[in-house]
Amino acid sequence: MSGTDDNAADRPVLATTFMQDSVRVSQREGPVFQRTLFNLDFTFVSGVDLVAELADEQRFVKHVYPNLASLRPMVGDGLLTAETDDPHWQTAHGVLASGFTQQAMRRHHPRMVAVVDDLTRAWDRAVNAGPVDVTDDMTRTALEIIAAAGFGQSLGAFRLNQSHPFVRALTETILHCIRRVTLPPDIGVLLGRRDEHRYAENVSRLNAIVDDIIAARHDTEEADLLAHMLSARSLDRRAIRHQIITFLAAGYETTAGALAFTLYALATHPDVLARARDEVDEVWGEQSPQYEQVAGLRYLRRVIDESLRLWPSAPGYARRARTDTILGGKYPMRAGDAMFVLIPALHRDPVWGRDVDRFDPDRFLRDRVAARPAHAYKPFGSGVRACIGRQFALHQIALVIGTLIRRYEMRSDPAYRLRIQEALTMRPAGFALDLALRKESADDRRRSLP
Ligand code: MNH
Repeated sequence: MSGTDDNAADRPVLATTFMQDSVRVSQREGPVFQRTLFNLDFTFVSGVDLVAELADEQRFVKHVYPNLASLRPMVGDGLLTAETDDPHWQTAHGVLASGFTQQAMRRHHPRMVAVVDDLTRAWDRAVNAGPVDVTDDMTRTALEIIAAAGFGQSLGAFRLNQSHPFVRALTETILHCIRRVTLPPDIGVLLGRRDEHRYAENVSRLNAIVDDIIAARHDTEEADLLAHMLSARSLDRRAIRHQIITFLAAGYETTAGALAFTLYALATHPDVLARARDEVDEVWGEQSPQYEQVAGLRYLRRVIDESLRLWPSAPGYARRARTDTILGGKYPMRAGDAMFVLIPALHRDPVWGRDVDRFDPDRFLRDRVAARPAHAYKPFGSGVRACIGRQFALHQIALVIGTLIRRYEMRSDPAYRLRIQEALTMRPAGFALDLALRKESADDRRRSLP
């Protein structure tokens, strides 16, 4: 699955390390500091106490930061980009939350398993046959899973050598939107009409594909997210289209990043990998895992939590003052002023100890979690506007990673140093794994015994 030039649209056209650099700056200038990405100002917050204060829904509310607001031509006031006080958000949140209950998750589970089967088929072909590009394949996986659970369709990500037209249109549109709010106007003009034209084309393509999916839906027995929306009379066609694009935009890059970072952590910490693998063997045995068995991987869950601490794939979220106020008794804010919580910096606050950059899943042992302030860990955002897909993402990550470590020996290039590509999210760049079948290698070992 690697070595092809199929994901050109995924390449970081907006090549920047702005968020990563800001994490370093936070260590000198935090807990509140300002930086500018080309044309867009950020007031960053990185300290636990201030983040806890910002979580107070009476004084503060989610701010749809310009980098998110820029997506509105594509997703309108879908869940991610709506204002909290907008009645549309309330309605849509109610409808969609029912797509993520325990009961709904049980129905998503077999769909996820089917996608993971596609992934292992693809990886089996790569066994002893050169490295796989981890981020590309985790992107395919996350995309197929959200498409399957969202509207019961495959986007063919494992079959096509090229990205699906939908994915191309989506990634290009997201980049275009972000560039529009970050690049200085003169460069914006240089990018010019051709870009704007292509952007308009992309938006219509996205709309057309989604409208086709909606139109093709006759089977009301399906219990996917689309079925939920169609059966709720409160959402019109345009709103449903916006929500579907929102789910794809919000749901696959973030999850793909988390999957790839977790594999990176495992490949570079053999002791952690060995323990996680023992757990999978013990809890799952050789069978395809049942729904409950996924949550049964308690140690792997800590590995995932710790990956999301060091490399939260969504780098931040913004909060706005509802009235004039003083944050932390020290930082005056006018009503409407916003601050951007820099999650990877928050996750390196001194409350995490002295060795904050060390990968240590035991930080998430129950007692140690209880000993930390409640707002020290925010990979999924905050309060009523926290991620609606959180359980969906965590279930999927444990299922995918559990399946992969049970099946494969994975070797990364010892010379590889983690590089992170940024767009709306953060994902590893250039991270590759060489694969061998674990069973086979165990047999080989036995065979080589005298
Ligand atoms: Mn998700 C909101 C991170 C997976 C759908 N998500 C958020 C926010 C963060 C976030 C942070 C808050 C943004 C803000 O305040 O501006 N999300 C993640 C991460 C993963 C993730 C780190 C994976 C790991 N998210 C998913 C998946 C889906 C999804 C999977 C869909 C199935 N997320 C959303 C939606 C929102 C959101 C929708 C907006 C919810 C709301 O405001 O009502």
